[in-house]
Amino acid sequence: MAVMGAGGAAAIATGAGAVGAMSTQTYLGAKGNGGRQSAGDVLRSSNGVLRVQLAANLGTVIVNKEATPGLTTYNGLFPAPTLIVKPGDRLEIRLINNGGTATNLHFHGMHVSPRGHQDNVFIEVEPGEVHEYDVRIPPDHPGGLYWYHPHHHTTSGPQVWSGLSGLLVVEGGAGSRPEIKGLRRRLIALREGGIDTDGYWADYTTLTPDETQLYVNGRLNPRMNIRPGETQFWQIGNIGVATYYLLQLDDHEFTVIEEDGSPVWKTWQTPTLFLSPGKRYGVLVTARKQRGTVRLRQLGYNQGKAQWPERELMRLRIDGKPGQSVSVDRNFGSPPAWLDDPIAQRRVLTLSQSVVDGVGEFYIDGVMFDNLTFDDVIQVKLGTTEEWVIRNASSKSSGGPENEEHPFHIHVNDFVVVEQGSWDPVTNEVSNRQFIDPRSQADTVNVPWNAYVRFRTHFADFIGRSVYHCHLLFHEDHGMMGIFDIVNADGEGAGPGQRLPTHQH
Ligand SMILES: [Cu+2]
Repeated sequence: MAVMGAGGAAAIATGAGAVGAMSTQTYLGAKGNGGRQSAGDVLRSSNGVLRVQLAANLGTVIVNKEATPGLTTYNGLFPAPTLIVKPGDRLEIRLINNGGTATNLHFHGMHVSPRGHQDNVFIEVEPGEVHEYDVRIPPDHPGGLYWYHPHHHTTSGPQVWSGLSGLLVVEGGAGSRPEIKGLRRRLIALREGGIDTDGYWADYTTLTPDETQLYVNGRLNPRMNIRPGETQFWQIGNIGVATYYLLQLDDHEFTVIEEDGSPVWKTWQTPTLFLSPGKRYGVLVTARKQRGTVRLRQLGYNQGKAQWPERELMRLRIDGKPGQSVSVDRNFGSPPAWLDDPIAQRRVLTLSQSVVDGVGEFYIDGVMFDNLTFDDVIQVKLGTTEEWVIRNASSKSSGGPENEEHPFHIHVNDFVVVEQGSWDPVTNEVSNRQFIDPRSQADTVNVPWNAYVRFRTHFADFIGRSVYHCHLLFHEDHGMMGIFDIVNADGEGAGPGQRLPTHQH
């Protein structure tokens, strides 16, 4: 297989911060915009394939212009290179594990097969091994912002923290609509980290929220530009391990046109954007007419256990000749047809946690996932629509050690949230029921403590075994994950056997 070899990797490494292989759409990058404003390097598919080599290496990398030791990154880049593909493409990734713990790859939010050499989280690439991924992106795959990161049980958190996460864009979607296609675009990767007192990348879970730094495309408080009155299309992803963001751009609004990689069917305007770990939004931002500088802020967020403080994330300079303003209709598309399907099955999953012998344990339905015993597998049928209630019993009032919110995420297929409300884990009483008029689909939804969300989901196209879990990676690594099998009428798709051989290199 012709992969991008050492030469390609070297070219990637030396091109840090530059934008390569630009083609049909204009992403704002290094050139002419006053600095590195893209999410690092961009690797774009051509002729139906994106072939890349990602080598996970421990070493010294440039973080916010400073050479920083102690990170593990793909190809020496922080953040990881942005991958841009089209519907119908093949994504061929040669993953080399030069790190110290087993790893693999997950393509967060992608509607691709969970089996074989694709979005298969049961692959284990041990230190010194290589795995060749070959992901077939369906021709009708939604266009939008996704991301990729390791998903090896027990090591996802430390590996992502250490530098292993990057953006993945599928072209098309909201960004390809006539009124939006010509706008300048920005990819904004949010992720946390920090430097310890010796100048090394801090160890995982050693920094408090106050000590944690919030990086925008690998930079602290970068500058970006916009013209007076100009509308830009921003795709923002939270590709970190734990930080909750409540974003606000001074004196401006966001118009949401994309959520979790899919165009919304009803747009909305909001002064703030809420992104739990794993969450993405695509928004239109129109600069006010006056020149000047405005700030993108993290307003801060109380997750229960973690209190994320207010921070300035980025400065946006409004300057230059007046730009083109664009507005979009509220009606932007159609909801998925399956939303009105009969419900084939209803399920309730309960998230909870405790402390046993001083160690935090995290559960779904009282079971702590261990990747060894698969006796609580949910089986769903291909082509059916189900309704799931996810409820959060991680609260002191129900006997837990903490109040904690949990961002619930499921692989392979999106869902549509139709209801949310309060739930008392002790009395099982439901209150404050809010029926939602849905306007978008999602792959990640935050569930506050003593509360629930209800969503509908449809199991289309792919059979196989995959997972649902909390996207606070510490919780996932310590048990808040479960397995489901998507099976067809012949029962295919069930069971183990997705662990594939890897080889030394
Ligand atoms: Cu959690």
